[in-house]
Amino acid sequence: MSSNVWQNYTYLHRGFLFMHSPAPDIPTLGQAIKEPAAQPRAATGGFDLAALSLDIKEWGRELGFQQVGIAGLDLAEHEQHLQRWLDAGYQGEMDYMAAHGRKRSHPDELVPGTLRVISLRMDYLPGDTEMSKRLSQPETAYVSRYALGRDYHKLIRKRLQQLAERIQQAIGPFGYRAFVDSAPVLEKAIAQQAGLGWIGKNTLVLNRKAGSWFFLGELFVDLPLPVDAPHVSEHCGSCNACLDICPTGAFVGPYVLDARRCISYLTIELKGAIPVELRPLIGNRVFGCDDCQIICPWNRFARPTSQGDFQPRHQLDNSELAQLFRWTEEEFLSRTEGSPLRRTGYQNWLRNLAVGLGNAPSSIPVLEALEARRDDPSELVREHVTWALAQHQQ
Ligand code: B12
Ligand code: SF4
Repeated sequence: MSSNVWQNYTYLHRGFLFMHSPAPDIPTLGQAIKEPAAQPRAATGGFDLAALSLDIKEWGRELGFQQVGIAGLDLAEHEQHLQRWLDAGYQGEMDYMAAHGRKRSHPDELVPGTLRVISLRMDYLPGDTEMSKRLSQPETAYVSRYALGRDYHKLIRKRLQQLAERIQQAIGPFGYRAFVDSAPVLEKAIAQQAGLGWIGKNTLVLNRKAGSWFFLGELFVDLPLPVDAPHVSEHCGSCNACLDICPTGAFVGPYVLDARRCISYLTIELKGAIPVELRPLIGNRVFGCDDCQIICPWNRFARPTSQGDFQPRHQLDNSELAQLFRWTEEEFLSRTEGSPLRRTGYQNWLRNLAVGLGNAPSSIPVLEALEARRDDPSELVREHVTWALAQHQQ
């Protein structure tokens, strides 16, 4: 970095509000606010924010992110879509989607002093995991590709923290918070504003060179960096493949998903019984669902990740439903350590597998696995096992 830029960076950080964040996802706002935010110094000129933003993008790539963009804070249009979605009740039991008032669509209300959001993409698709083949093998479990390896939350948050430290080395203390997935943040809208891609009809962020097999993470900063051009063009055209392929008919229309019908919601977020009418439609998908991504033509351009942490563990990309159903709770806990599968918990894992086994063709291993759990201590599991056995008697 040139000494000129260094001086400019040094000049920049003085006078800014500091909110050094060890970063749990929901910020403790009381801790975050130490003093009112300073006026953006960009207005006064005199330092090279453009150079800093180029450096940030470079550092992001060095830390394993495939794309980095910088967004402003105007999410007004998305706020309206979000409100309509909530009013329709499409969030189901995900009460956290409605819980934070305006904060989700106003980053500076979530973290006062925020001026820009750095949005980053990290690709997660492991090499050839034969997705379509597994989906067509009804006795095999299909675990969605994002969940085959280690949990991404920790990994991405750590990298975001490293990015913040790198910025800090260059400019001195500044205010930031790192988020990935679980905070009240409109991550897809921010990514679109930062130029990472457009929100497709399947409601995921799509990129012409990378498809949609990626996670998003953000760094909220109090730096008046120049913003990138939003990705205003959208390239779904007349294609409706994602809407048509959805096994449960979860799309109300393009861009609008009734989460209550989405298999991802049913197998990961929903705590109780899976609605009986949806069970036969779930097939062998036991944790999440990828159908609306597999079918998307833009995903032909997705590149496999080189990230070791996202490679399949415990053969989760190729295991029989009956075999997974035999895992004891101890086995579940040890084999899902550091994995997104932990999120669903042992009982819901068995619930999901019971549905898969109910949808599998009748065979001795399938029936024996179900019979072995007919008297499972969990009422939830017993009810799903009874349903599954009844499927085989029909
Ligand atoms: C809640 C949630 C879910 C819910 C609801 C999904 C949803 N579409 O909202 C469930 C559990 C179903 C889910 C499933 C999945 N999720 Co999810 N999920 C989230 C979460 C926490 C919030 C999403 C959100 O804000 N929903 C609110 C609604 C209103 O948003 P929306 O439906 O997308 O609507 C937007 C647009 O479509 C548009 N819009 C709405 N209506 C209309 C109408 C018109 C006419 C137009 C033009 C636009 C428009 O504006 C809205 C606001 O931006 C985010 C993380 C985060 N904090 O952002 C991850 C996230 C979206 N999920 C992610 C992933 C990977 C998945 C799964 C692929 C996991 C899996 N394999 O099972 C599936 C994909 C299902 C799908 N097609 O969306 C990634 C997506 C990455 C990407 N490339 O986009 C995220 C960003 C997590 C992350 N940090 O990486 N998820
Ligand atoms: S993830 Fe599966 S169930 Fe959910 S909307 Fe996409 S295709 Fe439908």
